[in-house]
Amino acid sequence: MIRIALISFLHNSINTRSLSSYLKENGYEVLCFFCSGDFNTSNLNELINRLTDKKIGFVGISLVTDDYFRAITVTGQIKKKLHLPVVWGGAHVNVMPDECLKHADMICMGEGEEALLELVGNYAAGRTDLTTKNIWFKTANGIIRNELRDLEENLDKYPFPDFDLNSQFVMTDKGFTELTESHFCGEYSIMSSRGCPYSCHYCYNSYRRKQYAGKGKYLRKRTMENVIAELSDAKSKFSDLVRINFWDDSFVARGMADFILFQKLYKEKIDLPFFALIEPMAFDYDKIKILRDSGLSALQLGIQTGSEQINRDVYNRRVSNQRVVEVAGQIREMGINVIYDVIFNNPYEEPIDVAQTVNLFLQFPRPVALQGFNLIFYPGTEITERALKDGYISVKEEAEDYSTIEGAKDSPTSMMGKSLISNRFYRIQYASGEKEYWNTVLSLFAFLHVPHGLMRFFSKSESSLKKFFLGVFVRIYTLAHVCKAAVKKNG
Ligand code: B12
Ligand code: SF4
Repeated sequence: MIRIALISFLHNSINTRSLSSYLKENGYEVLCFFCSGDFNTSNLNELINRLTDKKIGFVGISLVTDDYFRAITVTGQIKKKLHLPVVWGGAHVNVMPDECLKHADMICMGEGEEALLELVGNYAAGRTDLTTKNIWFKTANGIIRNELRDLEENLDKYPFPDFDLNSQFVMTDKGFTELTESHFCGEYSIMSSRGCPYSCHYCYNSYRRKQYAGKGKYLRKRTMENVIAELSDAKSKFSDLVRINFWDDSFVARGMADFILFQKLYKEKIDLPFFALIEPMAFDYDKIKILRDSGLSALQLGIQTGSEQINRDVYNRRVSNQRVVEVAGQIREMGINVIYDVIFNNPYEEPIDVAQTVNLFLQFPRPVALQGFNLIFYPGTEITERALKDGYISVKEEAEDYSTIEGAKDSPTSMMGKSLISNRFYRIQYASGEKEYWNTVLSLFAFLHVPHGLMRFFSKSESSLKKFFLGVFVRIYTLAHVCKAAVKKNG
């Protein structure tokens, strides 16, 4: 029987574990290698030695766009030293299939359970079926692109993700080691659904929804009984669980009856604090209250911008600021910890739009915790297509350049100079310098100790004097942080 290695760049990867379980359920032996961190000669050699020792006959690699470089590195070594067939899957292969096939022998488009099982079955039997649905093959005569199968509606039919740690390894600073419970820090990640009811233009869902048009229901939900059974299983396996993370794109996209059942079962069988991602468009007080009473202790709320026009016309998110403020108030009233996501450096935003975001944040009940991300142009998304047409970005002649944008001029001070605007595949042809003042004021919400009076003062208007004071404040604050960290480090 062929032995399979699945490689992922995330040690708690749900997709790799799900595929592993499915193959195991169908009689295959699977080993998982979780390679978070950077590769070097030593850990790459070790991985190759382990794949050799374990007599691996087939390799699957899961990647998102940010993993592309690492996937190329590891695939190159596997092909050179072991000559094994390698199939790639995950978000990135769907948006850049042809580029991915320069490195992998095959890629899996869309969902992978049935396709991988069929592929592996054929390999094990010494056959190659170039018509396997979802799989694209690189052949001497070019690429064979097979059609997508329909989406599986009954997610309950899949086994729970594989947590047999004896067959799983993780890459650390000291090389590979067997995965242990301690690597999860008491957290368990789960998804109770696949798909999203929305289609925000910066998000992969804006691509995938179109990719799967006509192939069945896009948003599919597991039954609550099935979700609780997985969590009960996890609880019995891991003695130190302290928190459950629901990574559903939109956890509240279910009817009330499901939440009532969830509360009963979760309280009875799991009873641990949990985290979820919630969108303001989907926020429903009654549902969230049930979730709070069940254990919802922390949530991440995507705000993205305080400009209703940008939200509607650029991000395809239909929610008013009035509603967002109401939602923030209700979350505070329920005593749930919340972190608000905001997108920085969107070329479609003017300084006035960022000023509106500052003003929106000033209306939130305190404490306010902001998490800022630079807009990343992920291939395939609506916003990327639009920015290409509008000339804000252009495709690089050399697609495999992984450099990030030079200089700090496009980075909001929020990221303390660490922010990187992804320009792996695109040349960025816009600057954000004119938004620096407002970006900086907005970013102050990321620091819980900064009094809101200060943001209120800076929010009134932009002037050279205020810009100067803001710069001085940020420098002093940053220096204080650095000193505090140094003192802490040196005991
Ligand atoms: C959960 C999640 C996370 C969690 C992961 C937690 C965990 N325990 O897994 C956290 C928060 C850590 C995370 C981090 C990041 N994420 Co994330 N994440 C997701 C999310 C919501 C679900 C992924 C998932 O497990 N889905 C369930 C599985 C079953 O579905 P799947 O991943 O699509 O896998 C199926 C197929 O793709 C295929 N498949 C997948 N891998 C393979 C491999 C082989 C060999 C085969 C044959 C098939 C195959 O089969 C699978 C089963 O059907 C997705 C959005 C989404 N709904 O998919 C974003 C998503 C994958 N993340 C994304 C991003 C950008 C990131 C970050 C880069 C964010 C950041 N800036 O830091 C990091 C990168 C981390 C990394 N290296 O992977 C983007 C990727 C876009 C892109 N073009 O690459 C997505 C699509 C979000 C989005 N809506 O745009 N993420
Ligand atoms: S709600 Fe979230 S997951 Fe859904 S499309 Fe919008 S950004 Fe993507």
